[in-house]
Amino acid sequence: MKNNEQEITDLVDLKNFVDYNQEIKENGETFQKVMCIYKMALKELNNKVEIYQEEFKTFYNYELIDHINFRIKSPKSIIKKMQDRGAELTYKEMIENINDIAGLRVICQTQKDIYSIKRLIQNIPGIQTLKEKDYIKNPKESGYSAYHIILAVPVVLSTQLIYVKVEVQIRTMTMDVWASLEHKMKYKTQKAITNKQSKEWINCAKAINKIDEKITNLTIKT
Ligand code: 0O2
Repeated sequence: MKNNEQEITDLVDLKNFVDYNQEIKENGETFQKVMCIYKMALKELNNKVEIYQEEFKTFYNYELIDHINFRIKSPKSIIKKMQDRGAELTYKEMIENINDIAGLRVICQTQKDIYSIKRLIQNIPGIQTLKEKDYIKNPKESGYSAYHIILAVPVVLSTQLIYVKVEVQIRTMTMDVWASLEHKMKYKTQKAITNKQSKEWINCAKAINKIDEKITNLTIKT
């Protein structure tokens, strides 16, 4: 058998790495191991995106990527999301249906850059795109706009190669400010926001989308 054939038969999904139907125990050893694999995938992807960031800055004198953030979803948020969706608390449900356990956010200057970054990320050798959502062309009702991609990122371990889901959100600096504040207002404060405030947030997002479009057009022309 040729080397590459060997590799292909060894490809496994994370769901085969743990007992598929086991119930999730937040403080258990299995949960820690699964989270560790998600962290590895995130590190792997972050490294690659950082290389693009440096490449564009150094070789093309262009700040394609302003900054990168990443996080692993907290056990509490994972369980809450599963409960909200009425899912059984098993690893199978978690791995198959919760796409944003590992999340990487790439922040850039213009909407045009979002599409360049998206293409670069999707062309990283070995990485597969599982799902993508273009909230730039079709902003959410809230006005939120970004490009979201769910990727399968290969993590090479000593005896096997595992594909792990990572959610990438690419958004402009202006939308990032709006989204961070709006998210904090909606989910992290104890007080519910009023209808009037909610409409104001939507208006702000719409205004930002218009400005982002104008900035993109200006930078294309110059
Ligand atoms: P957090 O704390 O940011 O992680 P999926 O199962 O992935 O296909 P889902 O989860 O509905 O479906 O994904 P979607 O809509 O593509 O992305 C959800 C995430 O996008 C949110 O994560 C936010 O980070 C961001 N987002 C989407 N809509 C809004 C919005 O209206 N306002 C803000 N501020 N952010 C938004 P979480 O899980 O809410 O939280």
